[in-house]
Amino acid sequence: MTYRFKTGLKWSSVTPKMDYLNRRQLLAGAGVMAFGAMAGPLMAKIATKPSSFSTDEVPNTLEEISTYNNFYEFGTGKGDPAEHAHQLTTDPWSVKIDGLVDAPGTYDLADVIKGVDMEERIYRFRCVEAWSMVIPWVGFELATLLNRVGVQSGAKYVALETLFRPEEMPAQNSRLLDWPYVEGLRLDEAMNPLTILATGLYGEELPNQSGAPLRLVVPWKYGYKSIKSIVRISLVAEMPPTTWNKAGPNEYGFYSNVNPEVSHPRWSQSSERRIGGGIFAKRQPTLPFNGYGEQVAGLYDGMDLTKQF
Ligand SMILES: Nc1nc2c(c(=O)[nH]1)N[C@H]1C(S)=C(S)[C@@H](COP(=O)(O)O)O[C@H]1N2
Ligand SMILES: [Mo]
Repeated sequence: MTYRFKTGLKWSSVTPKMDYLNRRQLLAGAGVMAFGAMAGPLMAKIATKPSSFSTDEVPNTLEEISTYNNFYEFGTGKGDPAEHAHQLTTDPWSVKIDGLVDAPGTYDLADVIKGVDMEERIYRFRCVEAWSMVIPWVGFELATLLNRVGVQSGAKYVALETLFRPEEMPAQNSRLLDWPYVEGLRLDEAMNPLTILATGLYGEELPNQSGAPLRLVVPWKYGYKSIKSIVRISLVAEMPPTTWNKAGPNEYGFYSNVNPEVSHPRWSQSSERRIGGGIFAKRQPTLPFNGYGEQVAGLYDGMDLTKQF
């Protein structure tokens, strides 16, 4: 059973003043008590400000968001991350920032987020597998961090890397993917205000399966761009390799913008299934740039997005 707000009630307008403890009781009362045991009633609430970038669409429940995941380090099944990611040690955590930056270094996560204003960003999320969710992230703009460390003029791309720790990430002992998982953005994409680093969701720290303690969220691109459990951010001059492009270059391009007009070679991208809608829910049409075209379409002026997919 899942809990949903009444249609018309805007989460973005109630969340900032809402007591998360009360919300948890609401959730519990709606029959998703089991979730409480998973996320833990003692997890720290993170102070956030609402964001004008948030969608008014009804967010998926925390239960949906934290039990239907792609995190191949823990297996390929949607339930594998929820089952296995508790093995991951997320504290201490450091992030290496290197390449074409003024202040390279290995930073403790606490220093990465020190003094940063956390926002609640309720974003639509569209997986390349043609399902979608709406997720109330807690995070801050990647640009904030990049500006802090000082991006040098030769930098054209940002490369990001996930932790490699096979003792805690069992599938890294296999050749399922070329580990560690890596992703990248063009610098202007990385600096776009929609691009965030998330440290939480639903006002609390990220569940491990969602990419704790720090993951990228790029809402106008297919989900695989949103790399989890980041340990390295490099400013580079050349387009960096990306895990899914290496795994299937004709299926996954560097840009990976949500585009209903460019089919994946094995399935259409024209519609999507919203997780939690139930088996009788209608598929909904997928929007160009996942509905964020107004903010980001200009980044791709002059490009043929059927070729540079
Ligand atoms: N390190 C890492 N990051 C990853 C993945 C992964 O397997 N490993 N999967 C990607 C894919 S395909 C998707 S759809 C999203 C899923 O994020 P979610 O589980 O928080 O919904 O994470 C992306 N980031
Ligand atoms: Mo995905």
